Amino acid sequence: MSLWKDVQDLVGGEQNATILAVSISVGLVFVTTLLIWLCRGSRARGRNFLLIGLNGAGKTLMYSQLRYREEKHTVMSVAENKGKVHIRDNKIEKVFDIVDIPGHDSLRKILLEKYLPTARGIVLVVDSSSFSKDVRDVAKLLFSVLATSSVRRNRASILIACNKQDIPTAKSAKLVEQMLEKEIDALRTTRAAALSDTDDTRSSVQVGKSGKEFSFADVHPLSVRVAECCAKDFDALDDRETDLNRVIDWLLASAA
Ligand SMILES: Nc1nc2c(ncn2[C@@H]2O[C@H](COP(=O)(O)OP(=O)(O)OP(=O)(O)O)[C@@H](O)[C@H]2O)c(=O)[nH]1
Ligand SMILES: [Mg+2]
Repeated sequence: MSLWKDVQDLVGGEQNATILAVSISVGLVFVTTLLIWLCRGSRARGRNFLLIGLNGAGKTLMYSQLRYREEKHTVMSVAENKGKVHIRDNKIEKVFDIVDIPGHDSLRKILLEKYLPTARGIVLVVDSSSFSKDVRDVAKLLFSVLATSSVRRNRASILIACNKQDIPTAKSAKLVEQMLEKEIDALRTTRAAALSDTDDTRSSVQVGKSGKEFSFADVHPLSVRVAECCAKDFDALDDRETDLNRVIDWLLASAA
């Protein structure tokens, strides 16, 4: 009570002291709400950049090149690789949390459930040299990512990295993009048919615009980019078009 008396004396009367007390309480509530909102917001947005794709696409080699600037010998991954990648952008060093997810079917499923909700960005690594035979499986994987609610909620950026451009039979980014759009369009039709069989319309998420052929331009709120790259001999290659620079540029743009 004597503290309250002191405050009244200090601010010149009971009314002023009450106004001060109310203002402080309102301020505290506002700051606390703002802090909770900021913490929730940053968690919801996600902070990891995931490397996903089929077996042998080059995810682990890409991870090794980005993280250690080294061309390590890789074998089929049986666990995720997680680590920080440091990239210099005009004199400022930026740090990215990268997770390399194994392509093995069942492992990938478990790890995607774990990491997709944490994704700020997703790099779908594609072996461009064997793309004709892989297109259906790659499209299925991409379709499921595009339809995942946490990915949509976090508005994750997606890069289709057309890897192994050093191999003469590699498909160009344009061709990979067109083939994937066509395949996803076909998948949408089959999925719609399957859903009408089961009448499970609640779980259906619209991927692309309905009544229109599927296009990566219509995947709002997500954004999909396509780029050519080569994880092999990263430093040895002079050609900016075929090394990992486009992946690095995309990482920097997605984190901005
Ligand atoms: N020529 C060429 N070979 C590559 C390139 N990137 C990866 N490779 C090779 O492709 C093979 C598979 O690469 P990994 O990085 O192990 O593939 P991964 O996607 O991690 O495969 P999983 O762990 O099985 O999912 C290795 O022999 C790599 O050296 C590339 O850009 N060009
Ligand atoms: Mg691997």
